[in-house]
Amino acid sequence: MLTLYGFSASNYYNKVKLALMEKGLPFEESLRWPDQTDGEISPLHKVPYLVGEDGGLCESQVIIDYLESRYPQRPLIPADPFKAAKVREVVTFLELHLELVARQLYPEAFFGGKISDNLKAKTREQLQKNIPAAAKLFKFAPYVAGDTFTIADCAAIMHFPLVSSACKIIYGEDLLAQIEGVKPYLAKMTENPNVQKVNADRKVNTEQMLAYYASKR
Ligand SMILES: N[C@@H](CCC(=O)N[C@@H](CS)C(=O)NCC(=O)O)C(=O)O
Repeated sequence: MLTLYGFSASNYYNKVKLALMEKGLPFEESLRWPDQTDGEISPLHKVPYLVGEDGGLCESQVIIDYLESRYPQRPLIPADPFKAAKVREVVTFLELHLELVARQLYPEAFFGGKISDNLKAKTREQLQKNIPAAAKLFKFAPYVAGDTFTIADCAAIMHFPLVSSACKIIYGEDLLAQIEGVKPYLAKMTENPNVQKVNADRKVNTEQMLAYYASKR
């Protein structure tokens, strides 16, 4: 049995959870806040991490690549090497160039902290450059990387709303809205029952997460 560790408010946790669901793999969830994580499996105490019969793994993309090669049923990455690379390219843009940049806003946007005006300005500049660049790779046809649901959708569905909310809260403006396809794409993806389940669990866990982080301050 596969066990996914972490918490359902986490976009990276949900990316792997959605991939497991879309692949039809049986798995259990085990709630872990960062200070309850196993540092032998996740040395930076980040979630998610996965434990299965082969052992433990951290880093969401590594976990998904493992799941794809270990359990080839219902593939979420194309078999063709170039097409697979194009899907991974979209994931890299989503994570490295959008989500990780916007993440610098999260302490103030979501966790009651404060970030400097300088960091806000630098992050905005970076997002203004990266968003139109990433848009060149997004297809929305209807899926983010083309005509098939892939791991890029697991990432996009979970990361887009967070990037949008952080921008709205910090800048009073959703910088991601300049990509016209995002909103209809997310609306379409929400028709998927697995996405609905992940989002419902996320909402319930978000309250718990806020209480957890408040207790750490
Ligand atoms: N690159 C990591 C990012 C995971 C990550 O940032 N997880 C966040 C939750 S969304 C976390 O565990 N934060 C707690 C911490 O860093 O202490 C992955 O893809 O798994």
